[in-house]
Amino acid sequence: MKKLLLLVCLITSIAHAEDGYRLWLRYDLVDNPRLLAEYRSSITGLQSTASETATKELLQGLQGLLGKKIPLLTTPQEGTLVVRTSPTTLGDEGYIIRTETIAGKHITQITANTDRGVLYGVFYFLRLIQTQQSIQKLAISSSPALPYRILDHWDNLNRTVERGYAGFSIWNWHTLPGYIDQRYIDYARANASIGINGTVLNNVNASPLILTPDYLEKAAAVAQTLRPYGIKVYLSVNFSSPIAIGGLKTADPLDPAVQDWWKKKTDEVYRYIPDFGGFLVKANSEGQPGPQNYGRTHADGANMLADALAPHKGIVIWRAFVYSETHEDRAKQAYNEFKPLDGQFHKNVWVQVKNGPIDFQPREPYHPLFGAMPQTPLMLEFQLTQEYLGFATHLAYLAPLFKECLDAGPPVASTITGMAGVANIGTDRNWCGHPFAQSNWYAFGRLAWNPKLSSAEIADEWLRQTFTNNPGFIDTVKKIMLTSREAIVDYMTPLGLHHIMGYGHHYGPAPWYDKASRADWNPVYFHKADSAGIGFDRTATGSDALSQYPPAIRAQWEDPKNCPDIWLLWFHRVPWGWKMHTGRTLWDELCHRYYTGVDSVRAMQKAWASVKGKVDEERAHQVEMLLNIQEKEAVWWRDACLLYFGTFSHMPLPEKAEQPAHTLDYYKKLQFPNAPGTSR
Ligand code: BDP
Repeated sequence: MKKLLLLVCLITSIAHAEDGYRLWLRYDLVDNPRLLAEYRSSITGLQSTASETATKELLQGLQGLLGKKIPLLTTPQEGTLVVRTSPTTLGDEGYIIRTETIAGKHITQITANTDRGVLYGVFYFLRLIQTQQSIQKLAISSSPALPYRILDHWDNLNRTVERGYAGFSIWNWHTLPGYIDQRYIDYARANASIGINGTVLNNVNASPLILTPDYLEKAAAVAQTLRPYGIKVYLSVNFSSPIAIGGLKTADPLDPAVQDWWKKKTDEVYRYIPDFGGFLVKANSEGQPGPQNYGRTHADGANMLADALAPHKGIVIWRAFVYSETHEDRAKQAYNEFKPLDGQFHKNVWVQVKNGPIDFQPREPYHPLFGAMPQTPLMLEFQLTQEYLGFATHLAYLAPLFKECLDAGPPVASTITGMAGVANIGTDRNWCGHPFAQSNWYAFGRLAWNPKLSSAEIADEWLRQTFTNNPGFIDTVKKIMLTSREAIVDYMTPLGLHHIMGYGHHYGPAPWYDKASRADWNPVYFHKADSAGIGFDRTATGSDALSQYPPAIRAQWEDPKNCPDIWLLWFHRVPWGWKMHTGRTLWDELCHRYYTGVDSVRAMQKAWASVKGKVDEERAHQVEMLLNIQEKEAVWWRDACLLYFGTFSHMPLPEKAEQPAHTLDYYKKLQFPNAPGTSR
């Protein structure tokens, strides 16, 4: 029996090389004979009145996992899986999975109020088997903590992806609406499996063309493909659309002709996509047009769009990522701008706030707007694509970053109505570039459903489904994942340093860069190193950004002696000889962290090498190659940053440590004109 199983496993794995395309929905035969026998006897047939989508997924999943045909039944027998809609108290997305005895027969029931809920239950049930848990006595009920769980694609209509590192946009606008790529369906399955219920198809730096009939027809075809999976389509819109495609002279939100244009345009959008989710807007930020061009506020702009969407029950998601060239600390600007508008937004406006006050850095304190706008529904925006975390080359499991924010302050998770994740998906065969980058897509969905899950739990379930249930593999690789983000913080931006990456493309270190046209686009603006010290004083003696946080948090962070080391240089400017909580001086600690970062990557390489035989060769080799690049880049970061900061500290690198292979001048001269992710 064992031998036969092995053979079947071998054949299945040869049949489809592990190229990562199947994500965490691999549905290969359960390789544990005891459990396989349990599953086979617990599921002898399927009685389903669920949607075709859910039934099909279930059959595909079960037949793969159990290695047998699952008969479709009309009345339950011993071991029948019954799947249907039926009233529950769990809202329109929650589900119940229970083992029950009816007329002496043991059955498993998956029920929910809606098809969508049933589908979520189906995926949960399949996950139990994929992760090899017992399904004999189930009593599960689950519903999402947050109603809005949305992916934001920064995809352009020409298929380039802003900050995308996994190929081109998955949306092939050229062949839409006629051609529905299988990838769209698998994208929908993957999202539904983790509870994602919305997607913004295009870049926040939005082309006005997205609202022309040609593109609406294409977007409608995508919407139709995603609909059976409970996923709504949203679009990013350009605030100047009335001028760009409507022939108007202005886009002033208080101008009746402009209001009328948006109303008619919105009605038209709903004719194409009756369940359209709404508009996402980046306005008056980084050169995008907005209401302030006409002396109006963000509330004026958002409300005008909200009124056009309201009759259709659509929402406006208005981004708070705004900053302009003023003398004000960039970290303070969104709060200054938006906090006074709390209470002025119409009912269907959601304000979307990035996790931190600057911009998706490897580590940022939580954004002070969370908890500060009690009258406005807030969306929390994370970046799944690794713009500032080594692109898709570095192994960075971001659940710890997400959790750090969700659990911080009020806590943040209790102040939000939804989560948006800037997608890391492209046309790469494995979707996200790095085989481990898929875990960030996965973790995002799981946390949006349940922010209480731990990073370790999510890593565990993702690994089991994506690679193997082998305990040795899981233990080792889970550790790699759980240390990976901190490793990056250490070798890129330890102790609260931020935004010291290469200008524009954000690839590699460039803490010396000072040539950008705007002060707050220059790394030197953020670290302020000189011979007296380093760091951004955000206390009352500096920009006072700390005053935007609640008193208890402020009290903890405002005295550099109490401030946790991880935030030190974010909030304080301190001398090089500053005594850290570790007992080291600041300079020594900085060196220690940079060296530790590189060591962590080397430990990750070793750990990965140790599980080689436990994972398919294809992905084993891919990850090995990527870790090699990561190690080189970590060394590059460490050496370039320490050489540069050493010109101010005038202190030496640790004597016995590995010394830089190049001069500072060498690092400064490196150029990357073709770094990915920058074209619009
Ligand atoms: C920054 C990116 C830029 C985005 C911007 C945004 O560098 O490409 O357009 O965020 O969020 O992180 O709008």
